[in-house]
Amino acid sequence: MKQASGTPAWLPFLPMDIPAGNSSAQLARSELAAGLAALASSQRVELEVKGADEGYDILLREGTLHIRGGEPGVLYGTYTLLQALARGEPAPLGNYRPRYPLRMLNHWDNMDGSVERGYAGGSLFFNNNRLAYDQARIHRYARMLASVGINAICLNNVNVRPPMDGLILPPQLDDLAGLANLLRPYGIRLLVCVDFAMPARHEPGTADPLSPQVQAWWALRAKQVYARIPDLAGFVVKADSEHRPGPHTYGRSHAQGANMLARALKPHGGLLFWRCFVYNCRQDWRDRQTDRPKAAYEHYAPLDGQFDDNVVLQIKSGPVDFQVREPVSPLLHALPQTKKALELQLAQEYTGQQIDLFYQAAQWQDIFRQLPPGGADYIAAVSNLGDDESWCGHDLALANLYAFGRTAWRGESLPGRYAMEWAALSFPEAAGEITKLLLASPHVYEKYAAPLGLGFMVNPQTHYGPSPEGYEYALWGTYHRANHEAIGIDRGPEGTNFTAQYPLHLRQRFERLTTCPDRLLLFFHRLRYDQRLADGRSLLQRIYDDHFEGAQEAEALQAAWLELAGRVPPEVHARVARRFEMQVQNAREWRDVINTYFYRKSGIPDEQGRLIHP
Ligand code: GCW
Repeated sequence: MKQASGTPAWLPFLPMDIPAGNSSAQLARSELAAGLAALASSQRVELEVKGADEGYDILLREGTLHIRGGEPGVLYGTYTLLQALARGEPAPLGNYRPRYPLRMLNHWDNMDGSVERGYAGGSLFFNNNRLAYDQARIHRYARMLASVGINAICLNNVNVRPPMDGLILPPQLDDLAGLANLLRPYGIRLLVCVDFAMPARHEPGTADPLSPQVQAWWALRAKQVYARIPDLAGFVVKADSEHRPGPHTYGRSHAQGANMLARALKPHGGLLFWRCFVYNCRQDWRDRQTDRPKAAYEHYAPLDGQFDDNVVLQIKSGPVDFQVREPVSPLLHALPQTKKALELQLAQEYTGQQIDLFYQAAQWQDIFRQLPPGGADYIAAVSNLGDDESWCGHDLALANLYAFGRTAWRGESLPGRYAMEWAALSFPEAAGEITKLLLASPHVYEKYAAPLGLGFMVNPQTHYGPSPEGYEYALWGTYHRANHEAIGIDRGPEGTNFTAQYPLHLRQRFERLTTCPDRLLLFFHRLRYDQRLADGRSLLQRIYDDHFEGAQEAEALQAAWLELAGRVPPEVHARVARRFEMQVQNAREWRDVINTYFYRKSGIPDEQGRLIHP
């Protein structure tokens, strides 16, 4: 299959074609030689390979640099060194160890070649209901991931429907093993999403996790898969979530369901990632008792201590669903005896869909600051990649993938630092300006899109563009309940009491109006439009101001980009300029629809008399 070849991303100094290597060490040697030559560096570098550790040291001995580590540690060290040299920095001497042992990218790719919530073209892996990929491009993809230490990918959509379930059966399994072989030298291990209900369509005729036939069936599946892919990292499961089947069908708990699959993987050293995105997606909007953000905690917190040690609960960063702004998920605080993975979403489903610029690292930093010490055991992110020439639809959205890799390795998000590193590698002649654009972008988007932590004011289904009541009378449990004088849900003790799910310090911070951060005000509180905020403005005036400013600032981002003509490759400049045109349109639409909505509800005009459409 012929695909676009993809841009060199943040590694333009490496040759597009990657010499084949059967091991990380071999690959590291050839990448090092190619990189040093391309950078015209006369630095002497030696690799010392020992063991299979991911960690590595970069040392200087008598003028020679040594990269010492296991496989794939030396490969990571090689990329770290080359990237530093490419930025003109001194050799990055030091000891490097990853914070999370598994740093996973979750692709939501379907086997027909489409991508759920994909904004960058079709799948890099699938077409026509089978694995079908451009080998050279997958090498470049794998290099890109390895260069920031991402070490696992889950290939297929968490919504597994036939024929996708056949991925773990022959003959697809052979293709899967082929891909695993290709990725192995890059230190990347595979995972697959499986369908909990699959045995019901095979001999067992049921998927009841307590049925011995079902258990034996999964044990056999695992055995066959591991015979072909001995280093498979494990399975990922979305169960009893948004109409996907799960243990509840059989009156069994999530622990019973997850442990059953985990036991099939256990003899092979596999992990079972069980997603916690479980809530009532058939809620009646008249029902004021059910409050969607409470759901995951209610389902899983009581099960702490019941999961096997190779079960990992995969938890979205916020309690709802990757909105522009959410507090940390309280579930991440509530499972001291359970392994946890923090799930982020690089795919910009609710943050501009890789049309609007939205650099995510600041959002993650906000989340990390609310995590308990120790936080999570693993980290995962929904991929923003596709077979589009620019990889992400928006050339600058690659900064999110880069920042995710760095965040996952270090265990902390440093937005400014990662943006600067990425920009200096990708666009050396405009690095400072592009870093500024990236850092400004989430604040601009947040201003013109959903105000003050509200969320879900998007067009239903597509989730792009404004629709203030798009979900207001829907089944998905995401309501703001705006009327003529107030908006928001009281989630404190007088309201739904969601805040009680948090440890005391967070609970108090969110419950008190004086300490709840503005950006989360309407997530936790129902407020009158004339409520005064800390800076003296009324809530409504703040909403108006943000939307007027946001749209204006989007134009400023566009203008700043246009200034960069001649300093980034012309085709990139043109592509991104087209994206900014769309973003400016989108920002205007958000501004006018949201401001008009609130004006019509409240009858209160903008204090500055700017144009609102009555
Ligand atoms: O945000 C929602 C998306 C669904 C997705 C789901 C999930 C894969 O709209 O498309 O399904 O989250 O995370 O499972």
